[in-house]
Parts: sequence; C-alpha cells; structure tokens
Amino acid sequence: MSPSEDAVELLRHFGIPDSGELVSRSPIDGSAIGGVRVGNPGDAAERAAAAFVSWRSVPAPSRGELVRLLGDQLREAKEPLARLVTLESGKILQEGLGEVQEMIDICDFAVGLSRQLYGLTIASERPKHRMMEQWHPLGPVLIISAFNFPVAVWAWNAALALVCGDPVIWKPSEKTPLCAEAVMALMKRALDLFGDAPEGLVQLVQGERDIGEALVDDPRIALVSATGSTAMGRAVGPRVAQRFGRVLLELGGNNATMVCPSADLELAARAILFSAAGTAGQRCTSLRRLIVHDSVADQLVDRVRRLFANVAVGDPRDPGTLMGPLIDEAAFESMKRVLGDVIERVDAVQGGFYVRPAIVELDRQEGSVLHETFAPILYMLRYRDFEEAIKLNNRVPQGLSSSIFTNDVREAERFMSAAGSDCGIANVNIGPSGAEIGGAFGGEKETGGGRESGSDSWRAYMRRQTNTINYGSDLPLAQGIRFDV
Ligand code: UN1
Repeated sequence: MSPSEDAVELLRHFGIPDSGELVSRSPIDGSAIGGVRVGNPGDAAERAAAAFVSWRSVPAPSRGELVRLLGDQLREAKEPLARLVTLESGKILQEGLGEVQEMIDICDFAVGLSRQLYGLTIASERPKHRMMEQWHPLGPVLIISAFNFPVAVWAWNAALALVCGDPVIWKPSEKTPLCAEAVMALMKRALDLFGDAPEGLVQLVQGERDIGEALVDDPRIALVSATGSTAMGRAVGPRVAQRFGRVLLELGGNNATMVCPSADLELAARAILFSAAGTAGQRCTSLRRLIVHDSVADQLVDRVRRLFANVAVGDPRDPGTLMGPLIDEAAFESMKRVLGDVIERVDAVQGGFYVRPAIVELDRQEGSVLHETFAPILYMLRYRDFEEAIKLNNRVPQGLSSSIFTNDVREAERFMSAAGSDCGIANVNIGPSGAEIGGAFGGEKETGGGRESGSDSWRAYMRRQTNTINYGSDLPLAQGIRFDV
C-alpha cells in the first residue's frame, strides 16, 4: 500500500478529518498524507488559564485517574498509533511501537506519582514552630515537540503536568501534525470517560514557527517545555526569561561512546549499531562520536563497518528494514554538507531520502564533529590515555548522553564520577540512546539543562511553597532578633 492509502485508513481509524492548510508529507515517499488546521494561540492560552482555576483544586490522585484512562487508550491503540508514527516520521515500526510503549510507561509512572507529590518537613529553629514545604500546581504548560519523537515527548510532559495540576497546550512539529491529532483523539476519549475535566485542559495548537512564538511569549503560559535543536532553544529561552516564565529545555546532543581495552567488543558493536543507525541517526541521544582505545580500534571499526554494511535501508513499514528515510531533503542536504559527495541517496522508495550509515575517522576533534548533524554519521577518534578520552567526551558544546564500554570497574567509576562525563546521562556497557522513562532525562551545556520524565522531574511542573506555622503563644523571631516596644 502507498503511504497515502495507509494514511486514509489510519486517519479514519482515529476519526481525524483530512482538512486544513498545514500539509503533512510522509518521508517514506514524500507524498502528502493529510492536512490539519492551524490553531489560535491566544484562544488556547485563555482556555488553559481558565481550566487551571478548577484543575488545580482537583485532588492529585483524581487527576491521576485521567492519566490512567489515557494509558488504557494508548494500550488499545498501540499498533495503529505506531503505524502512524512510522508513516509520518519514517522510523521503523519496531521503534514506533517502542515510542508508544514509552507513552504507556510514563502514564503508569504518573499515576503512581499522583499519590506521591510530596514535600518535606524541616526542623524550625524556633520553639513551638513547624516548617514544611508543599508543592502546588504551577499553571498552563506549553509543550513544543520535535518530529523525531512525535508522540512520546508530549506524553512525558503531559502525563506529569496533568497529575501536577497543570493544563497543557501542545505545539507539535509542523512535520508530524497527524500523529498529534491521533494522540488528541485518544486523549479526548480518556477525557470523555473521566467526565468532569474542565474544558481546555488539554489542547493542541497546530502551526509553524509563528504560532509557537506567540505561545512562547504568552504570559499565561507558566512553563515552556521545548524539545528540539539548540538554535530553537536559543530563541525560546531568552523570550521566556524576558517575562520571567519557566523553561524546560531538551536540546541537541553530541553523544559519545568510549570503548576501552577491556571492552566486550561484540557487545559494543551491537550497541553502536543501534545507537548510531537506529532512527536513522535522528534521536537527540543518537551516537555521534566513538572514542576508541588504539589497541582495539581496528578490530572494532571492522565489526562496525560490517554491521553498517548489512543494515537494511528501506521502507520503514517492512519488517526487515532497520533504517528508514531521513525526515526530508533538508536533512539529506545537511548530511551532504558534512560528508560531501561520498554520500549517495539510496534508491529505496521513490521520493524519499534514504541513506546508509557512515563512519568517518578523524585525527582531531574539530569542525563539523562539534555540531549536531541530525543524520547517521558516526565520527571515530582514537585515544591512548584514559583521562584524555574523558576530555574528548566532554570537549563539545553539548552535554546530553554518553557511555563507556569497559570491564574495568575503576574506569567505569571514573567515567561516572564528578571528574568524569559531564553529560546528563552516562551509561556503562550500553549505548547512549534508548533511555527508560524511570530516570530523569536531559543534559547540560547547550543541551539546555532541563530534566523530563522520571525521578523527581515532576518538580519542574509545580511551584514550591515554604510554610512556617507557630503553634505556641509567644512570637520568637528567627535569628534571635528582639523587637519589643
Ligand atoms: C529524543 O530524541 O528527543 O533515550 C528523545 C532515547 C529515547 C528518547 C529520545 N528514550 O533515545
């Protein structure tokens, strides 16, 4: 079936009308697969602000019930939603299914969390006083998501924001508007089953950059959670700071894997294959740099080259395919800018931009290796001295993910220590991509510093309040100050 025939069936399945000026194209063959209407940012912010007034007072475990119902809908629709993700983003079906599973997982996590939004009690210095802190809902949250995870990134944010008492507005990538419509259709069913959620609690605003900017600048939006390029973050961060709003930024990565002399090379090669070629190198966690000890470099590169040569590139809907197309021509052009004419378009499906994964050996870490090219290019650098390798890992502007392959416990610990990898994620004997939702996800430096998903990332979606309560009949002042007449 052609992508457009597939789209007709899937749009019908989700009850999405194909109407609107914002046209979606499938990267599989470049054909138009549907259109959506551009939204109204001002209206959305108004409705979200109104929804906040009632949602913040719904008990958190009841808010969790809405997220539980969403999880049910996602379980039921896992397969068709994954197929739509494949159709619109070009990732293989296995990865599409994985992405929807990530949504289900975060819903489960958020449901549990809805009974654990806990604060602290703090010892007061004053007699008969008690101190504590509470976490309260923050306000409307804007979620800006990218094409490469067209549904999961929304879920990481929305599931937490909703249990935290915040309405959400979603501005998805203009490259994947249909996935967003499908998720909203499922959300709507969950809202109907839930019954009395306020109108405007969960909204979708489709559009291009101007629509995103209008939302970013709107003072009614308390938190802007933005996933995308460093350039996008550079534009969004200061705009929100200008009005003292909060941001949560998940920007570019330039993720490295170190391979040490004691490493299990077979394991390392398999991990490298998934991290570098998976999602056609279009994850923010994709492996971009290999830092390999000189003594094992030739052996490892041989294996990786062999694995790369055997990667089936083609229609991401075919079960045998490991690498689908790049998202569009611009992505292909940026890969070409780095690699020059050695990169050829693979003749897979007419109209799509298909490439093979490439490995490039470098003497020095300079030039294009310092930038994130959203394509399957793996740079390789050799090292002799362990500390020098850690410096190479860190000597890039980005700080999202990193990993080390070693069977030497001291090397592993040094890599994870305060003087080791400077990234938000540092793994041992697995690749840098494919994180579970239970941990906090995000990174340092140009990656933006935000943390989403697991651990205590929920705190970004709430405001902290410190309370001091006097249960005595005297009025002792803090710091022993006396102030009597
Ligand atoms: C992204 O590419 O924007 O860790 C997110 C991973 C996925 C998320 C990637 N769980 O690779």
